[in-house]
Amino acid sequence: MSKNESAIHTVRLYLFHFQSKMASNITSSDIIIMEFKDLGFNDWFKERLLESPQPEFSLARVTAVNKNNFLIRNEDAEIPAEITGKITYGAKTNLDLPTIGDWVKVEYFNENTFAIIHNILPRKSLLKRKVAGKEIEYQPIASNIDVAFTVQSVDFDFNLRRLERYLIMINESDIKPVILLSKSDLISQENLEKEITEIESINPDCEIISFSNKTGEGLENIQKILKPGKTYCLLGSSGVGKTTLINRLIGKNVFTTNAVREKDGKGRHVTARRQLIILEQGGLIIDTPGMRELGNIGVSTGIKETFTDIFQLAQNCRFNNCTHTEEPGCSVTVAVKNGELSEKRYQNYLKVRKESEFFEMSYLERRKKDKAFGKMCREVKNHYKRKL
Ligand SMILES: Nc1nc2c(ncn2[C@@H]2O[C@H](COP(=O)(O)OP(=O)(O)OP(=O)(O)O)[C@@H](O)[C@H]2O)c(=O)[nH]1
Ligand SMILES: [Mg+2]
Ligand SMILES: [Zn+2]
Repeated sequence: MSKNESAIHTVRLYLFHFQSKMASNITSSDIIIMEFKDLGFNDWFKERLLESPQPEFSLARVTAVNKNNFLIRNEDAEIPAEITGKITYGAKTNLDLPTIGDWVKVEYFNENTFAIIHNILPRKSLLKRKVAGKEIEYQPIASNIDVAFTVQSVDFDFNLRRLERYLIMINESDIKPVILLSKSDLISQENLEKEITEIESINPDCEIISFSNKTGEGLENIQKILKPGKTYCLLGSSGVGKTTLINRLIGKNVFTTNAVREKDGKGRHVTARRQLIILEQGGLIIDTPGMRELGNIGVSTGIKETFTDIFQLAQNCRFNNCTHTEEPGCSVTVAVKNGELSEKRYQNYLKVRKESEFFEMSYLERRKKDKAFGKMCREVKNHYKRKL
């Protein structure tokens, strides 16, 4: 058998194994049979699968993450699953645990009504945020996303700074961002256009779609983006209408929504967990609960992609290590002076950069301090040892 033939053989084995296991268990009439490719499986994952074939396991995708268990979707059904002790105890960080959107290798039990997750396939992309705590920690949001929709409502929620933060997070993960402006029914056309111009001035390259779940305006532009086999993700504050949008897209009120508080338009954190939803017209979409805070981002690549205009200008600065503040011959500050770069945009850039530098620095400092503290403890111990 040639190398290629053997690879194909392995995939067939997988599928055969999978199909024969499932064949005996198709009982419910409402089971929707899907192909792996409709669940987002493609050549990229196939290659990864063939790198470490384990035909004893089957393939499935994680569709929901609860505290101690998961839901996975295979070609036939969505079923509960748990992870092996090896994954649990071997995980060094949260990122080593399955997250929503992951492709996983599983073993079925109890007539395919329950599964154990043995391995996670490499991720094509991972959306994660930094959480500040004792140590730098990342919280996975979702994996294997093709396009992330960052949603802001045009009324209370509109905030360029926050939008920038979302874009940094998305860009840093190598995922295509699309900006959605929701509740366009709550604003005049004139003010809507103003908001769009403001976003365009800071983000000329990103697609912006305004829409209303109430009137249906703009929904077809979102529909147009959704393609079979691709995975999308909705991000944004609580109450901006993410879940309502999904209900509109599937044409049914399947998922729970709730009114925002009247006095400040704040959402009530209705969606409690992330879930992956299969759209009838093809495509998969992940609903996420509104995030209370994005955490510190502090990732230089994401900043670079979000502030491309500034990095472009910076190429002409006189000094390589220009901080774009007080240096002579700085093209960035010149651009601000002559109006080519808006003062607001420049200030946002400085602020985001400062936060990220501060975060990285304080982390390094903490580590240094920890080391120094450890050293001091050892010295004190040795001192007393010698004395005793
Ligand atoms: N006027 C108006 N109201 C909307 C629109 N979309 C959603 N809403 C309302 O906004 C409220 C919040 O909507 P949800 O879909 O629950 O918001 P969410 O983003 O999923 O919020 P979390 O799940 O808490 O993160 C609901 O009362 C919706 O009816 C819209 O386009 N226009
Ligand atoms: Mg919701
Ligand atoms: Zn400069």
